[in-house]
Amino acid sequence: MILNTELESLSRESLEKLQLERLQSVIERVYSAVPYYRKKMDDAGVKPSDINTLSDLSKLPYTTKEDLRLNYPFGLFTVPMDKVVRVHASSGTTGKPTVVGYTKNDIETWAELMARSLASAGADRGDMVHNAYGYGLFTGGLGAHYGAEKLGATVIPVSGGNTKRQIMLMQDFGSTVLLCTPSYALNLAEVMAEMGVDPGSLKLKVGIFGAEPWSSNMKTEIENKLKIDALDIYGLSEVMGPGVSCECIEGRNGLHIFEDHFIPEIIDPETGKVMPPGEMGELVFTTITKEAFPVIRYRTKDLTRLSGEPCACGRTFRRMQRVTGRTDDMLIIRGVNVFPSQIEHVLMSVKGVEPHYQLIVNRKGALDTLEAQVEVSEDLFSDEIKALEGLTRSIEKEIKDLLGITCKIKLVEPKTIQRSEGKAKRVIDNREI
Ligand code: DLL
Repeated sequence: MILNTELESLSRESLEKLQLERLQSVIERVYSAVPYYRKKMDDAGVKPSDINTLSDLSKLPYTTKEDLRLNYPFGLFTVPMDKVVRVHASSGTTGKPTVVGYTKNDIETWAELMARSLASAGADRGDMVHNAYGYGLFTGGLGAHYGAEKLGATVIPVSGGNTKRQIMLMQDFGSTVLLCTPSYALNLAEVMAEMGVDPGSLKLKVGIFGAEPWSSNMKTEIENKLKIDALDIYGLSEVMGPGVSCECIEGRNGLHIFEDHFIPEIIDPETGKVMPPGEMGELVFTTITKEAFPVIRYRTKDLTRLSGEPCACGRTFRRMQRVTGRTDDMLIIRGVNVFPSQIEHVLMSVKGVEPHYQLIVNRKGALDTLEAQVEVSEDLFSDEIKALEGLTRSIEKEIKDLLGITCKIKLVEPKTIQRSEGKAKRVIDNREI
């Protein structure tokens, strides 16, 4: 279902007109309200009056996580604090978190975009939305919560953790829509099996999963295990939170970006040049309606490509392909670039291999080594050593053939890899220590 038919199916021409007006207004605002943005623009020799077409966007300097860090916590807010009704924060791997803020209108816009996302995945009023995204500083829980309420569905604000109780509530309340990370969805499936709960006996019909990369094989795995449709939702705190883009149930091929609020660009992460349409590169966003914390050309580090192909759902917004990696989670193993999702893809295509794995990177002398610890099913694990060795070798060969790297495979017993309650930790890189 399209929630906002007028805006979600605007012609390209009308959309671009709207985007330009909004872009000009946000550039004026950040230039006059935030000394840091003003200085960056002055240094780049660009004034708000230089933005006369959408392609003038490329004259503006990029914003990076480092800029946010330098202005920690509220330095890039464009409104006084008495207009900020909420803050969220995302934890980085090191140091201080990234802090973001919202006015009342921002919260309203976010709820609308999250409601649009849920509707695009087939949810509606009358649905029981089991929201297992974490509540708190993380944007997932509250972001999805307000959206589900806005849609008119019933929200179960269960947050993460206490998996057995979650399953009991799903059974008793008749949850129809599941919101959580894809890794937690698998955790739920596994605990259901342990409890003897048949997922087919639940009322669940669709899951809207995001907040971490997941391969298309992982999607199939979730769909088979939970007996639901699994759709992808994307977002990041700096740009808003969940609901920047979402897959629709009709198309199921890429995530529509809510382009009336965000302008996406794809750039070459090395050179910073804008890529030709359809090419793969780093996703960059400019928010054109946010009041408290607009970002201009924010470099997400997420890798994807955009497509402007028409979609069966009737939305005219461009789609981004599933994000399978970030420029900063790319591993360089003996000179070869490899993303954890590429290894996941190979692992998940092997029968008997479970969707629970962890990659361990070490340095021996000058050489990097990569090991994938991956769980296999109970049946497989109790097989003869010879059969397991054969399987190990065939996965290693498949990875070598496909990715050109040597990855040592270690098959481990079921339930040895730590289960996720939010974003899964897939890589342990011992090289930094
Ligand atoms: O993860 C917001 C969110 C919550 C999105 C719930 C979807 C559902 P952050 O914690 O700031 O915000 O992390 C943002 O997570 O830059 C991506 O690298 C990754 N990410 C988010 N959604 C997806 C997805 C939330 N669908 C970072 N596929 C982003 C792949 C994703 N990666």
